[in-house]
Amino acid sequence: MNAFAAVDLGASSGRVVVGRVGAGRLDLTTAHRFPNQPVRAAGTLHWDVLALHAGVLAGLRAAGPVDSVGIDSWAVDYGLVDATGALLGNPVHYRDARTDGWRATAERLGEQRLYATTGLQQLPFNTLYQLVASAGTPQLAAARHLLLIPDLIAYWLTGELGAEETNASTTQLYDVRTRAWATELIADAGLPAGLFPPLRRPGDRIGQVRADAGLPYPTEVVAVGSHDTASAVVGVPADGTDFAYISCGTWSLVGVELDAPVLTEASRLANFTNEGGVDGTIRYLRNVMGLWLLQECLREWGDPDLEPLLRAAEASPAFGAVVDADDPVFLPPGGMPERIAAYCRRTGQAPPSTRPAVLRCIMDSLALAHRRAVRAAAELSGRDIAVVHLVGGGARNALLCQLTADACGLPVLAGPVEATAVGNVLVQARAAGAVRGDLAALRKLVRETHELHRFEPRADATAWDAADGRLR
Ligand code: ADP
Ligand code: LRH
Repeated sequence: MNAFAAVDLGASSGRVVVGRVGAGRLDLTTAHRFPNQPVRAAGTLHWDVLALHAGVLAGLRAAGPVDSVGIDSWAVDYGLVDATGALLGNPVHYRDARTDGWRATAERLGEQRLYATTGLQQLPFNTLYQLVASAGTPQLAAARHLLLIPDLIAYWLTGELGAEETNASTTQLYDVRTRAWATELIADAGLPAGLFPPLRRPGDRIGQVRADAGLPYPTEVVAVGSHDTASAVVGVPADGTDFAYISCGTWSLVGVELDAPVLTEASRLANFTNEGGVDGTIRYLRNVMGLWLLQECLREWGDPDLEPLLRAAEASPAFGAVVDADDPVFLPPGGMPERIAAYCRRTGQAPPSTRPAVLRCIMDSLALAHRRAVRAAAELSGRDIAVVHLVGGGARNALLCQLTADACGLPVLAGPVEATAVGNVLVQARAAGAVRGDLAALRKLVRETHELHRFEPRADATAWDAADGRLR
């Protein structure tokens, strides 16, 4: 059987997963998992990119011989390298406050023009706004190449420069209609066109891993859907097209898979995004704040065990308080329980007074946000939805899966937890000829090899309507 290593860097942890693929077979084992801990230095929030690279190397050593390596990570963030290939400073975390003035840039460039070209939702941390925020810095002046995080790791492993297109599509500097860099927009934003490397597509060969990476076996790096959400959507075990997906980890990415972008005014106003998927598909989705709300509460409380807290949350009364999970007040790190309490006070609700009640508030609120996004995706795209596939770490959270089924009034099929690694491995396996076919064929293999958990909606639609009404 062929073996492929998926390097998957999430906002909360990184892992190297080995996928063995053969006729009707897809076995995954995690070779190495490591925390991803951002560091604030001199007032700026950074990714610890060398620690992540060290985790990747340790993982590839532990993985043993593999035919190839594919790399994916969270979107939008990048390293700048100079003419000698040296990294200019530590990549800045998308939750850093440097993009707080993003609206002025959006207005200058024109919100409608931005959407017509890139099809992207407005998020304060889109690469465009990060680059504009760094205008005038010596780093930007010295930069020759912008490398998105997976492209940076691929560069360190192979010496090859490039930009994988699913992740390039999240920069707000990529033309979703022509599938090329949006050169006019780049110029109008005052950015040097030469900064953006040639695009590569999932399945393209990137290069042989350099000897000085110290791997005990020769292997090569192959481009995958290097935006983690693009790989996760490949790993959604859907049958047919009438499904929505929720890629549920630090973020919940909620949407549908389409053949062409939806660039209508209604879609722009709903802040739906058209990100590039594997095989030229469109990931039509919204970012929902996701398990970040939970992660940040746990961090504030000294990281207690999650499972007993979730059991207590399940036993807590429903809809004690609900928040709009997508409110930008929840975006930055720190003080999350207090920010939730302040939101409740501001909206005339009694703040949750125990930890389980806080968790229940987060779960009810996330389920409501999932419902809003699933319904809007269906309405704006015209796609019928019969089932919701929930993949990623959130698939281990049975309470959230059940509440999402209840809120959406649709069955939720949960799993795989490691859908991103699954999608990463499958794209490599197909490039190597170990599996054949389109996304439907790849998904059939995921269905045949993974156990899914089914959550049927319970009949309490009016309670969800009322809770939704409270937020409007
Ligand atoms: P990311 O890739 O964005 O870092 P993951 O897909 O790894 O995120 O998901 C991480 C999340 O999965 C955690 O924040 C946690 O809420 C959830 N999770 C992990 N293990 C469990 C578990 N045993 N029970 C419930 N939820 C879990
Ligand atoms: C999820 C994700 C998401 C992006 C965010 C920055 O990990 O890639 O799709 O919007 O991180």
